[in-house]
Amino acid sequence: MKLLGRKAELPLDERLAALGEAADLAEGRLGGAAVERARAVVARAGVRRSLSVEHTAVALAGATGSGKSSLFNALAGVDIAEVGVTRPTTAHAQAALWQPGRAESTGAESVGAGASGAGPLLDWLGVPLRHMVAGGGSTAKRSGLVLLDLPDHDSIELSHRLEVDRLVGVVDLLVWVLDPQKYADAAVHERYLRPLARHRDVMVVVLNKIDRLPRRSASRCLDDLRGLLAADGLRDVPVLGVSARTGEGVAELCAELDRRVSRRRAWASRLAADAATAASALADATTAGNGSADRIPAGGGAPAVPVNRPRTRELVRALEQAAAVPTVVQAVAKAHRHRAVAATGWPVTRWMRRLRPDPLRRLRLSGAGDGRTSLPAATAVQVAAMDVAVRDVGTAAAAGVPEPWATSVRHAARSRTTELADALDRVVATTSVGVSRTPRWWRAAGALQWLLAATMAVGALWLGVLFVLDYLMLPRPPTPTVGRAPWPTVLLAGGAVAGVLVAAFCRVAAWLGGRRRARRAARVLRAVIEQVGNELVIAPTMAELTRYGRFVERVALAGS
Ligand SMILES: Nc1nc2c(ncn2[C@@H]2O[C@H](COP(=O)(O)OP(=O)(O)OP(=O)(O)O)[C@@H](O)[C@H]2O)c(=O)[nH]1
Ligand SMILES: [Mg+2]
Repeated sequence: MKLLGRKAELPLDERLAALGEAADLAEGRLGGAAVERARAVVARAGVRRSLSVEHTAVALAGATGSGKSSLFNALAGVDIAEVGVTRPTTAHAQAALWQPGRAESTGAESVGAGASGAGPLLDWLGVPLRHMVAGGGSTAKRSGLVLLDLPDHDSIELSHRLEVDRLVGVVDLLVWVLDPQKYADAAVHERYLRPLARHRDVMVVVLNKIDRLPRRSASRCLDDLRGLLAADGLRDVPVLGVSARTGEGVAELCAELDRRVSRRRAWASRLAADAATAASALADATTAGNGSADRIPAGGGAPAVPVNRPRTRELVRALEQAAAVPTVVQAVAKAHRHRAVAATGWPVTRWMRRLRPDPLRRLRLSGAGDGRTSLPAATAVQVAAMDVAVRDVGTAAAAGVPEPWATSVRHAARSRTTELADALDRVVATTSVGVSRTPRWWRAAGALQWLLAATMAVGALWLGVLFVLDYLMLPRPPTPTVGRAPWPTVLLAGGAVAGVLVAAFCRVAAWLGGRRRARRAARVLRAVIEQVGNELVIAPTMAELTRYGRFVERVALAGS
């Protein structure tokens, strides 16, 4: 795998993959321009790599009259391009190719789409005008050079400017041809050099027409130009003084080009620089309009912005209220007590309890065929509170995340709120709150109550017989006593008192049991409601945060 440029520990493949993924992650979040640009770089890289990597497309770019065509001819060693007096002269880019094994031939000849792998490369570059060149002793080294003479970037002709912009955007190596009169023009620095600061590894700057300056002012001029380039962020770019007319410095320029062409990696450096620029545009789109405080962290890595606990608790609380959990919990306690009284109450009055409806059954929590409960719908206040809690989750999660990602995190928190009401009703309806189990002691207490009632009945019957005998004035059999109280009276009164006492005791136990069951139901419901909150609010929020974290990581990787 090829390694790139100066900081180029990262293989180009990985860099481009990171950029492509960052663009995918940013889809719908960032402005379309930055995303499209990143995708375009990935696509262009794919095409460039499929074309000849043995060739290096080098463009001579600059203002009109700076001497691009003259230099093109000087490098080719023959007059191919028209050098004009009237401006602008060059209207369409043309190419010169150095063919291996043609060292002895001289002059230039026009070639079609052939010239081995250079043909498809030039087709892709959109340069139909091509010349085959033989360049003496250095041909072998230069055999991969595809030199392009471009029109003027500051042209009065729009088509010239468009062609320049297109080719500057795709060639492997850029040679900026400046002249002593116009080298400080804002046009070239602001429109091209500064935005191409990351392309310093694939750039050479030439100050042409050096013959027009006395030697001392030439070196002052070159120093001045270096200063301007440093201000453009292009400190290490080679700056050469040349004269296309006298040939001064042309050999040095040839040597510089030969060195780069023979390495055959300018194409990869260019793509790496493109990827870095596109990554930086993605990063800028992330921080745009939000000040520098929220810049993407330099080293990449996911931002540590967890959804904090209190917010989750508040969310669960709001969801519980909206889901009428307090009503259910209260009904659980009441139902337990109701059923306990029905099972263990004093048999004489117990039947009345059966006439009252079961508080839980009234809510139709379980066993309702349509799955819908009769729980009260959330009130407007509860819905608003739920909405606020959901928003708060989003806001807390988005803290520290730069716009527009912060907005997308907040959106993510609210993305499934419409599903909340149904999901809450469903989980409350289907969650077993544990009231169907009948405690064993109820049965024992119930049996005891029946025993006591039977005792009472025996006493009453006995007393009734005695009463009838008295009434008929028949002799009474002797009635046994407990102390001084007759047995039938003891049985009747004792049974009644004991029954009432047992019932009272059972009520206390049922009250405690109801409270315990209510607590358990609250716990169980909290767990399922927390699950709903996790699934419909926390999970989408975290997914968006994770997406942002991954985006930051990928952008840092693509731009490293
Ligand atoms: N003194 C001097 N004149 C030069 C030099 N290079 C080019 N010229 C002259 O500058 C003028 C413009 O040269 P071209 O090569 O046509 O310039 P260009 O950059 O191709 O111009 P466009 O095609 O219009 O963009 C011509 O008159 C050249 O003779 C040089 O090194 N020294
Ligand atoms: Mg020209």
